[in-house]
Amino acid sequence: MTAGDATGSQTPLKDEDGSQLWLRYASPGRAAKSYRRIVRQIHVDGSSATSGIIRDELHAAIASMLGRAVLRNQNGFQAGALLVGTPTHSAWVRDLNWMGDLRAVGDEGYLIRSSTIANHRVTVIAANTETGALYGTFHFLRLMQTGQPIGRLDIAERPSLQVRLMNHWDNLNGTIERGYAGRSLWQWNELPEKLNARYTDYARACASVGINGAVINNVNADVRVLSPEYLRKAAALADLWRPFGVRMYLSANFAAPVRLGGLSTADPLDRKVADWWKAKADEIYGLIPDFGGFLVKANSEGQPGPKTYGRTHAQGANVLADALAPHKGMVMWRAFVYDEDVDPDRAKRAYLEFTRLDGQFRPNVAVQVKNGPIDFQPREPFHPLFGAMKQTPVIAEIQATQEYLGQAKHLVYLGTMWKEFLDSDTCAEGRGSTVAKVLAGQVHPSRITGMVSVTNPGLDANWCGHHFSQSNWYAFGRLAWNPELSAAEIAGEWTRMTFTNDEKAVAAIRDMMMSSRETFVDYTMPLGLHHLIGGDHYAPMPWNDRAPRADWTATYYHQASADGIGFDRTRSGNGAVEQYRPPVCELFDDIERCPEKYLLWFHRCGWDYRMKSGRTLWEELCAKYFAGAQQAAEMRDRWQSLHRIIDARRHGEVAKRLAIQVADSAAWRDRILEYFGR
Ligand code: GCV
Repeated sequence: MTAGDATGSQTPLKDEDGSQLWLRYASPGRAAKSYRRIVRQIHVDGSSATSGIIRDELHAAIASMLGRAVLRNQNGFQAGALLVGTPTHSAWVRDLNWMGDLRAVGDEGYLIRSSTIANHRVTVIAANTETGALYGTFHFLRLMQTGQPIGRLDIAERPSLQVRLMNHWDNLNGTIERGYAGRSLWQWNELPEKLNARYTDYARACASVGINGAVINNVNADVRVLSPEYLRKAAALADLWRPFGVRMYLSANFAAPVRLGGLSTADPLDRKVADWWKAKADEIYGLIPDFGGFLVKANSEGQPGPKTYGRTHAQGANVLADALAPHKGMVMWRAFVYDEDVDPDRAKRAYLEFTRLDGQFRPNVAVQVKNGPIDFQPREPFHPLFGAMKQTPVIAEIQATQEYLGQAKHLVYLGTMWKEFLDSDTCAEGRGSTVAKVLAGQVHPSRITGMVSVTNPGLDANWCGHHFSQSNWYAFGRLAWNPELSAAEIAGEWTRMTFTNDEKAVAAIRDMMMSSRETFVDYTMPLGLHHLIGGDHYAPMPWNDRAPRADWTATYYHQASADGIGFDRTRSGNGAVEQYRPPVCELFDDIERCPEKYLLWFHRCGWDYRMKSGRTLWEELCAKYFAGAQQAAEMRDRWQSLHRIIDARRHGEVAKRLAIQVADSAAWRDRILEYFGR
């Protein structure tokens, strides 16, 4: 099999298994010629592990992309040198006198500039820290991988958000909750002695998109992760990841003082409990000096928490925060709580519980809030807690593992979904108070800013099960670095790095990605419908009316009957809209103005309700389901047309999954319409 690249040349395509992710460093095509002139020598100043990583990455990547090795560090520069360094480690960088600009990019940012040293044209990647230099290196390589001009660079970058973490729901027995790409990456039985090569590949992939930490265990936390035995294992990973700027975090079980420590209570106001957490924190920092902190799921879905002892979430978070504070660690306290006694509507509960605690959390606590008020549905309005907590840092939790979005079987690029969320205007302090700005502390000043992703890699060769699911890991990193990036830009760069720089193919794949989430919504849960599933959250089960809790059924949410469908969350209904600021509240409340994509989330409508298209609601639902299934089929055909441009192995593997997607989208359409039709 052959393929034309951007140069028009025909090169044989080797089968790939996807294990190299977006770091394949394939030929950039036409741009290679100018790159060979611009990059002729690599000069990385510094002797740390991180500078070694930078050096190795640059040499391997550039040799792979340009088909020839470049010169190593030499005394002095020649034209075409690429200098990487920090003012601390590089006299060359110091002599450039960029201190003011460097200060502006902070600890993790960087400058990439075309410059002149000793009368030679050079390219400089300068940063205040070596981690910043590593991020700058990956940025520079991304420019090359995607065929961008690199001759006149003047780039200054700093991350918008401080905390950019992978959240793994990995269990200590090697399974992954909502994992669709094989077993856990972490080989607990082999750690700490044996270190799998994938641990480093993982950290490298994270660093390449600016991800700076990982919570490695499930929020449904096994207490044993805090035992000395498991802490030593976690410490071995932390040591490996440190040079990549990836910090270790752990999910903590709130009952650990009882279940691990043998105390009779985990009451956060009990002295002995506070002492236990302090001692545990000291022990952890003895092993992992830069430990990031704890993530806690408390009083949610059976997990223990402070409410068990009549205490609040703030009191619970604070006892852990006090233990971590001397070491500069933090607590991420999840707002994914939905106790039935708080309100009959699950969507309202977290807001009610947390807004009343605003101001009561210690400075090193952030409340971690899912993007929407229910649970990672294909479409939800933004969670009303964004913009509502003026004195408490709120960080966002999004989900790259496609629990409710076709898992690793359907091609669904989530960049568009996350952008819809990040661009949502909370109007918390007037118009323009987007979620992205709330997260970045630009609406209410915030001590901690961040975004985390429940994430998708496992032991599968291609890491994420579906080759395209890699794009969600990638997009998360890019958006956590800069929530203002566009979904299309991210899809385009990922496609170029992962598959090809062939312009037509890039356009086709980017289009598929850009429409894929809306397609999925159309054939599963359009017009604001949500939770029409049961069991493992994959297949349609709108009839699901039996579960241990009412709010785990489908009928609780769609409320379909002979006279209509939808959940009345308006002011005249259960008032959930009032958790949003005006004018968002009025917008959602007014059936005429409520965006139709949220219609049945906020409104209950008769089947013959007239939609903006002129169709009745029932006709519109039918149209959506048919269009969604049709678009899935078109996506399959489009992919088919790329078979000469993508290597046979990856092309075939994606094609197989698209065939499943086409069949399953038709099943969604037929089952849902048959059920509601009745
Ligand atoms: C880790 C959903 C998922 C659960 C998950 C929970 C959470 O309910 O289905 O598997 O548990 O969210 O976010 O805590």
